[in-house]
Amino acid sequence: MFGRLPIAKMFAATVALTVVISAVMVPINWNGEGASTAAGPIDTLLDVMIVLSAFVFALVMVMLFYALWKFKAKPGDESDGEPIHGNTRLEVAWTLIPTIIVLFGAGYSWAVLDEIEDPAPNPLKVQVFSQQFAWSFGYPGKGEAWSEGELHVPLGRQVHFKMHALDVIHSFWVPEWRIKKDNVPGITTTAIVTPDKPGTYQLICTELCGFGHSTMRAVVVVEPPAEFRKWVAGLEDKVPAPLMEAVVQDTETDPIPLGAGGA
Ligand SMILES: [Cu+2]
Repeated sequence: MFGRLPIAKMFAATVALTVVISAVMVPINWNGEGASTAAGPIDTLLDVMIVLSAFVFALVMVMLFYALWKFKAKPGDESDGEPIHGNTRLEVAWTLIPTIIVLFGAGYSWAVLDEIEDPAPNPLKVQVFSQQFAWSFGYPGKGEAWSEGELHVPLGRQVHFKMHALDVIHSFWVPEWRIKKDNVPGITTTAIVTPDKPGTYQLICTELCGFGHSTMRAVVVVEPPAEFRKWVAGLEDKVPAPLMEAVVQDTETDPIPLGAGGA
């Protein structure tokens, strides 16, 4: 029965439907404005995944509607269906095609992650402290200068955010940078970002962390390096001792960036 299917026509219909769905979905600006070097590769990755998903969806729909149309019982036909004991070609196809798609997605995502976490020679290290329900930040200089609720970073320089959660799990997300990383008590997680567009953004907690979760935000300012240095020099506070304890005691876990030959 599989041999009698109009495979070429069904494939053509699948490709046509994939093109139509992709033409509608890909131009939509799903992620909004991009403001880091990671934005381009991640947005392209999303577009490729949309096209692949459209293909799978189209394939299933074409086969479903073909089956509904072709194999519909005639009115009054009360007889049993044809007994079937599997179809090797069909089963090989529906195992092989998803396997290829998933392996391609995994390999491509790996390559993108490798690219966006590629360590630059002279990164700025910024400590990030998260606690219910506020963010604060430590900068090198003046013995770890400290700011609360406001994060400044220089334009065009890679920043390694070293993240310390002081109570429960929080998550660091600046949508325009595309990077999202969990802050976990007891361990230091690292996010690598190179901001490439000056402006004011929002840091948003994306891990449900308690009653005040939805208000757990901070202002993010990306500015030229000279202005950034001036701003840090003007900070009056140092990172308080209890927060520094987290810096010293946390276990460094990740990422040893993929490109650096680590885990
Ligand atoms: Cu939260």
